[in-house]
Amino acid sequence: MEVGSFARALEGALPGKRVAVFSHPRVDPDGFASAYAMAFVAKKLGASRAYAYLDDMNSLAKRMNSALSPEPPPEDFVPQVAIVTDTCGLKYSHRGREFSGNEVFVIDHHECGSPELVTAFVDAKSASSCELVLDLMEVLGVRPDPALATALLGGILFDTGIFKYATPHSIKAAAKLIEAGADYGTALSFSKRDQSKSLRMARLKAAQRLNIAEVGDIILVTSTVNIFEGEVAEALLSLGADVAFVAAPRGNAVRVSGRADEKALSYGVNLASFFGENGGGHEGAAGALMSGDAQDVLSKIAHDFLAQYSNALSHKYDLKMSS
Ligand SMILES: [Mn+2]
Repeated sequence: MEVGSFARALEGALPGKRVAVFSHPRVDPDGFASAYAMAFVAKKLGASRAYAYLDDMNSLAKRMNSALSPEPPPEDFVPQVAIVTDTCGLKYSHRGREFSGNEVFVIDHHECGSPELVTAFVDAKSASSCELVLDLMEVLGVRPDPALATALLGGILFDTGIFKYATPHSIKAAAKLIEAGADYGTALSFSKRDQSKSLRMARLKAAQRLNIAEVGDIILVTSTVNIFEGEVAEALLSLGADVAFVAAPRGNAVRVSGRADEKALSYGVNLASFFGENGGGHEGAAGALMSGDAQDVLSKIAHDFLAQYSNALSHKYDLKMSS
């Protein structure tokens, strides 16, 4: 659905209603700021009450939480309308499964394995959810105050790796937010990754436990950690891998994070479609929750990936030879 129809649907649904905003588990700055913003928007559109459920945060979202200190939902709050940001439905959200109503709105920028039947404003080409929320606010005529503008800018900076993966749209959105009073330095402090000792240890241990495979000029690595699988997969690319899969235990399951660099993407690698129904994300950064032993899961992923990728590589050679 395009932003105008989504805005009109919200204007019709929210007045006088109790609204809950959900985002993904271990919410990051993009999820946090977009959810916080939607609670702000819901109140401006006449919701009787609106709260964001943001009590499961990563370390950067915690900084945002300290700066904004949003009021948490009361224990006995029973929402009538749900808004989900930065993930593609209630079932992927933190506490969204508790929602018992049937009016659900989704704003997201991830490719969705199996979308729920909801009113959705999803753009998988967008670099962040925060910039989609800003588009929506413009259509609705809701101006962010400087604190909200700073948070939205922090979300954009975080999801774009400080503009490394930004689109022209993200950069325009950032400029608009600065004009609306966003503080760039504060926004930057929300987006710089955690450099805690535990993260640095996780990176080093993952490097110690690496499995390495080569196909053509592509280097694939896999490793395991206890936490920070996404950050560690990213770090393995900067060590020299083109594709990295890192697994970490999550309860009885295994969470796998994948990262692929520009070269791998140029060969047609798409991690979001590689994980398919099991996961979600983008072509160069995706994750999935899987069952089994971490090592077994990684071996299977590496095997499947190499099988799929070898075809793409030989196809590329065909193209070169025929030109
Ligand atoms: Mn995001």
